[in-house]
Amino acid sequence: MKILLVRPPRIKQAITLSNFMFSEPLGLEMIYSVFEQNHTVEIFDMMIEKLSIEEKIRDFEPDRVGITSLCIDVLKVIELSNKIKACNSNIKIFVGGTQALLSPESFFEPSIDYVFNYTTKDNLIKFLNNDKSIEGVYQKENSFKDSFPKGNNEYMLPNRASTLKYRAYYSYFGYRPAAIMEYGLGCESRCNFCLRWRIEGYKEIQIDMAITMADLNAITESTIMFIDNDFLSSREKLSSFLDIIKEVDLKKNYIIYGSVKGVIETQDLLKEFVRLGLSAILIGYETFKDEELMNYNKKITADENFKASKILKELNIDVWASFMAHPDWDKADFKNFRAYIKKIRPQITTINPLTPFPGLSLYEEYKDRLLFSAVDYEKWSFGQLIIKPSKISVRRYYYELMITYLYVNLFVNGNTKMLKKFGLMNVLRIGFGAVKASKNYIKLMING
Ligand code: B12
Ligand code: SF4
Repeated sequence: MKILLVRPPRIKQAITLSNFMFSEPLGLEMIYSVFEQNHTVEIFDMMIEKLSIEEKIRDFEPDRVGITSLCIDVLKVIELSNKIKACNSNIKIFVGGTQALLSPESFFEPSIDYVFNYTTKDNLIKFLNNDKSIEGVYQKENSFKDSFPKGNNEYMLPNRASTLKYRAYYSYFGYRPAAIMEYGLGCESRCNFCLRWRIEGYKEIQIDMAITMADLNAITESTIMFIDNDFLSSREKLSSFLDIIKEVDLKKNYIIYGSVKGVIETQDLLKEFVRLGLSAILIGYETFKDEELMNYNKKITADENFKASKILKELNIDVWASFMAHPDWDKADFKNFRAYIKKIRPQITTINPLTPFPGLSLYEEYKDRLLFSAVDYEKWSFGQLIIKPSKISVRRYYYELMITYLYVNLFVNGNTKMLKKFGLMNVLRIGFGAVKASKNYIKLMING
């Protein structure tokens, strides 16, 4: 059987900095490694490809096409499925990924045959063998009415070579090329605005060591981004990783997501990690207000944010700081927020309007103030204002966001160090992201 695995193209509406970079489609690389045992498989990454889906279908002639998805991709996935079926109605289309896990019903469409609510080696193999009783998969044949116990995605060994022709394009934090991988799953913090612990579970689970070792050996890029929700969730976790890279003498440039609490509690280990290659951290400071941090269930204070930022500066670790603009902020709040960022001085700052994704308790809390409905999929990109501001107009809110974005990314952030480290082109790429994001904000501001 011939199977094509597709990542949809980027959508213009996703306007935050992280949308201007993209990494390898790790989920598809995992599916590939299961399917390749007995079938001919190809990954078609439409974030890079110039060919249209129709051209690819004519050229490769697949029997089945699998498509990965985030919330913002829903309309694209449906459009692609319609186009594929128009080329050849015998092709079976199956959809998986984050959106299929969180809201599978978005894909209950005539052109889609299977929706993988969660993905495991077992259900992938049953799918290939045309087994009718696959757990975790909704089937058009059954009018998508299948019922099965709740389950989780399985972390499988990806085949990194499956994306060989694209790998030079994959980047992270200005480093290109960069690979992404996960060392541990889940997050025990359970912040109430966050989908991540809902996707991976609220228990930290160590990934099978055999998978980790095989994967570390397979990665050829000199930069690895660890996409664990909190790489610093415990001293044990960090120590065990440091032991591995010391033992195998793996000399790489590492980037991680880490929590404020983790930075404060693992300072000494972080120092050693820097010596072994840690160069940058993505950290959720979220806000400058204690009251908001408390409401978000973040279990940190604005002072602790500041403390973590000082530690990271002392350790010479580059920081990508992420904040959420609260819909109740007024002009003075934005001003105070800019002053707070000036004190913290990260290398890159992203500011997303608070986004209460469907399924979160925040969604219920803000239901009456939503500017868009749950099925306006492309709006749920973290870049758009989703909750109606209470103290200033929508137009003014976008204006404040744009001014803050430009101010912090072009004037306040510690870019000089980045320039030295990454070179002009990489910094321009990231800076361009900031400018492009602001151009989008101007459009949104005018449309008000
Ligand atoms: C790393 C990451 C990024 C990285 C890299 C992503 C990439 N590959 O390019 C960066 C920073 C670039 C990024 C960007 C964005 N991201 Co992001 N990202 C993540 C993160 C942390 C991990 C994703 C991941 O690779 N997981 C590991 C893989 C193995 O899991 P997976 O893809 O789900 O695959 C499993 C199954 O789903 C299945 N599967 C996947 N695809 C398919 C397809 C088929 C056919 C089948 C059968 C199965 C299947 O196989 C795997 C089995 O384990 C998640 C949070 C999380 N913990 O999930 C957010 C997350 C997915 N991102 C999110 C968002 C919103 C974005 C952006 C839109 C933000 C923005 N506006 O800029 C952009 C999207 C643009 C883009 N370039 O893709 C949201 C999605 C919300 C939603 N409801 O859809 C998440 C959940 C984070 C959050 N804060 O809520 N992201
Ligand atoms: S620590 Fe980070 S990943 Fe974990 S729940 Fe909070 S925001 Fe989400």
